[in-house]
Amino acid sequence: NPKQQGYVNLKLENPANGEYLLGVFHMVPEGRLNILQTAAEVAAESSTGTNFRVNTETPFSKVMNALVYKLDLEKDLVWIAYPWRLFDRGGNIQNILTYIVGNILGIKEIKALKLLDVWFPPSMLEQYDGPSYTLDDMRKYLGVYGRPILGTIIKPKMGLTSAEYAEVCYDFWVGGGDFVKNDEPQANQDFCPYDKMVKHVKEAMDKAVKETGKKKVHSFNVSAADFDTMIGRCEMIINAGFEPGSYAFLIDGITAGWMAVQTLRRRYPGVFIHFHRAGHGAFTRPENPIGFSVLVLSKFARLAGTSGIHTGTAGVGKMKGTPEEDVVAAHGILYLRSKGHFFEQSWTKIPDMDRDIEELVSKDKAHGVILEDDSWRAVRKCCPIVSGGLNPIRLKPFIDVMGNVDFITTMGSGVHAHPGGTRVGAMSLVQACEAYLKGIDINEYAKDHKELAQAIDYFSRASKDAM
Ligand code: RUB
Ligand code: MG
Repeated sequence: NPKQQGYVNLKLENPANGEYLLGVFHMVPEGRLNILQTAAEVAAESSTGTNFRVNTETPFSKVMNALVYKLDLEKDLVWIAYPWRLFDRGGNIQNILTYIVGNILGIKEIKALKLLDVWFPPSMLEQYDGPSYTLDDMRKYLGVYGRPILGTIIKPKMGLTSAEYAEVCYDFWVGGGDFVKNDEPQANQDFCPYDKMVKHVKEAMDKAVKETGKKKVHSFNVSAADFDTMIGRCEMIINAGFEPGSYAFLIDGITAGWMAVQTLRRRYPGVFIHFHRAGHGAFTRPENPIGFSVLVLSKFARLAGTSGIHTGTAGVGKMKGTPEEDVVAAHGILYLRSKGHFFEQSWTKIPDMDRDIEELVSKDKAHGVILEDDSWRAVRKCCPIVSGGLNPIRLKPFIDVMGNVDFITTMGSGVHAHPGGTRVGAMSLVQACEAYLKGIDINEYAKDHKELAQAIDYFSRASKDAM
């Protein structure tokens, strides 16, 4: 079929030449087409084509065809190269996804179609925002180094008044926690108006900072019905008098959309932009054959410039996830260079810099070191946010699979379900972290830390009948 031929080049020389965004799909056709024909249809639909060859093609339009350049028939894998000039100028993530995981996920002739990994050429990285305010900035603000940022999500998820909500924040902060996030549905509910919530959180934070002598951070959900309301929420927080660094903006990026995410990044480069991903399971879950992976979602979040995105607990918590998926994604957004499921992604914008950083990378296991004034040479790090059914006794097991402490963790039930309440729950979390840093087993450490002892007792019993 000549139409399909226009979208296949199994001899494409050096697809990593800078002109293409590369993608790998798991693909199982259903119907009359074989895998190569199906792959060509996918490449067509997600670049210039449609189901029939059209008479309106031009020599140039054909240059913009996406190309199937490699197949693995045993593993049902297909590699596609997309000329990235196809994409909207101005660094638009939404536009890329409209092509590469757009209409194609709905076509009839597939049983499985999942984008497992993507690769961005350096020339493309240059055109996208990447993060501005990073984990490093938050560490500097908090004065917290060499350990995860310890956070919570206020629970109950909903139903507290603004004053009650702020009191729980206060308890967590004075118990030693660093970071509090609104649970993602927290908005302007009649029983907890947004303006009052902001005002009470400010008072709670001021009090906690004064009493502990430590800086604290609150991540406010600014997701909203429309642009003006979202920006209104951001401005309300800024105008409440919070110190820069003490607040983050949380956007539920899947339900609110990439335009909201990028708007926040561009309007507020001095604020930590927190990407919560409710709904991602619909397309990322491994048992769902259609969609895209956590790694792909996370890499696009870094490209878009979010400061941090949830990457999962690698199976340690309550959400579905495996080290192969979650840890690879976390490393993919944190490091300057890391191995994905198929591609090794370097986030340097200048190909030559790869040689320059070679030394840096070999010296520093974290691969994440970028000098501040180097941001023009590389896309900055995006912070993994690790959450979902974690509690103090699961902190070390998670750090062990993650292989580093460069993340924010938020524990909801893991703090507020502690029999001693939120403040004591926070203390037990801090103690679990201290035990880890000192290399002492938590059961040993708990012998003279009763808050931790209670947490171990409660959560090891409670986990047996919980999710
Ligand atoms: C977790 C919570 C977050 C989930 C989202 O509360 O409220 O919304 O972490 O999942 P709890 P993910 O700590 O009580 O389970 O981080 O995987 O996107
Ligand atoms: Mg939540």
